[in-house]
Amino acid sequence: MAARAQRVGRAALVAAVLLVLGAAPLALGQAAGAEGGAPHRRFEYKYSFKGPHLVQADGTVPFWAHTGNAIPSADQIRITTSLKSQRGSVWTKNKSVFEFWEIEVTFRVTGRGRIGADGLAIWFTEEQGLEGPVFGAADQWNGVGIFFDSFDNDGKKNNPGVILVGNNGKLLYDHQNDGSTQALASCQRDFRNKPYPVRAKITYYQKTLTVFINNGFTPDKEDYEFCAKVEDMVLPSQGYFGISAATGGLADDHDVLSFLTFQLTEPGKEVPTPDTEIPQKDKEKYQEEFEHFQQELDKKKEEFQKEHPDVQGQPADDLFETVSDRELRQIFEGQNRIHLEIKQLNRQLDMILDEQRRYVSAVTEEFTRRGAGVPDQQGQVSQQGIDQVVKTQEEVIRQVDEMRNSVSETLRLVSVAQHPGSAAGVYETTQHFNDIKEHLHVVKRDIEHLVQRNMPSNEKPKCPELPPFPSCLSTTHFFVFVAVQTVLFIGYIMYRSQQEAAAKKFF
Ligand SMILES: [Ca+2]
Ligand SMILES: [Ca+2]
Repeated sequence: MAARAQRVGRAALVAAVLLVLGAAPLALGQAAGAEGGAPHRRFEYKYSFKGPHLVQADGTVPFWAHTGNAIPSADQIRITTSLKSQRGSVWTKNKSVFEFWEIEVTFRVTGRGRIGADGLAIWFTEEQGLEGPVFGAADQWNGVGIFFDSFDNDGKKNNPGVILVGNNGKLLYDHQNDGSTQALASCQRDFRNKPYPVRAKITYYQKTLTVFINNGFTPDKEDYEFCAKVEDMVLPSQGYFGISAATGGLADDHDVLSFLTFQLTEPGKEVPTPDTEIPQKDKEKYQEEFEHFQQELDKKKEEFQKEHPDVQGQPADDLFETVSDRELRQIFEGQNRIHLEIKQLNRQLDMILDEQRRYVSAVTEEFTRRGAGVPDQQGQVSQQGIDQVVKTQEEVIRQVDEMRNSVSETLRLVSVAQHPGSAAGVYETTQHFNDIKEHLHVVKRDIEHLVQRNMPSNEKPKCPELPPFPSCLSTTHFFVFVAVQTVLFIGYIMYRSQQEAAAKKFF
């Protein structure tokens, strides 16, 4: 166990060295909206973390300090778990020494609820904000915070959202209003429960702070969308990078997979040399470690090939996935996709419900207005209202159709997952898939029913469906109706018996 821990520790060191050695080629500039050429961009390993050997044997992250409920593991740091009232943060141990920078943060915010809390914050501040009330970090910071705010405290229906709040060290964060009075810029993005990790690219270059977001809908790392920009932003010349998160009454898992920092140097200015960063002595030591590992690996490979001459020449990585492993992985991936599809369905249903609610309230409003009686403009207004209602209805039908397609796709996926290959079929999970399939059939039927119900109002747009009114058939009406029926029936019986009597007399 101790040997293993030591090995992991050494692996982390070697990984750090490899990051440094690999840093130079990364320094090819990327455009950051600069005038007069792209800045020189250099990876800064002392202000970065990333799996797969993120954590050392003693549970710490090299060059980073973590506090509160933050739990580092091999491939991510869980800043908070989805429990109530959690706070955590991770901060660089060293102050940055560069004027301009770019950070790329990859994270996931996941929770079982439709609404989560509180959110996650990325920081650049003069001091480490190790603990505090602002998304798990200290208030009255000097610098900037980029807040991924999940919970809508001010009820303006603008969360989840991203806001940038600058502070000179004196301002108290306006948590109750989601900082809306203090925001320098913001954009509305839903970053919770996404199929892929969400990525934020934050650039501070020539006094302009820019935020780009990859919403986690694609695995493409460069698929960024513009979110917000602040010009003439003055930040402390040196500061700490950090990331923090908090939960409240509602809770999400806040996981950070990587935090990569790059130093940006304006073209023409002297570019720092990587050699000054690591002392020559350390470099030699790491190089030695690395060579030692390489030798050990080669030796193990040789031993393995001696023991398994039949698999000689095969890449070692392939040997680790057996047929059943692969099938299990396929099943797992299939299930994941089903899970996502169902989640998406859920969201779409919510949207439809919202639309329907809006539509019902529009109709009710229209009727109230008609009841009040505005004789001159009534015709025009009602026509407009009805048109709007019809449009909404069409949109609803489109969405339902989309959803139905989505369900069909899910069903297809389930079928594919059920027959992943000739060797499959012996799994107990078949029953499970059948259950899912059956369940989805029910969903599909319900949705088709919903579509059918919606269709007629599309064809006859003049008669939109009305909200349910109280039944017109009162008890009195019912009894009167029954009485009339009874009288008619008795009359008929009497008439028939008279006819029969007359016939008998006749014979
Ligand atoms: Ca909030
Ligand atoms: Ca809000």
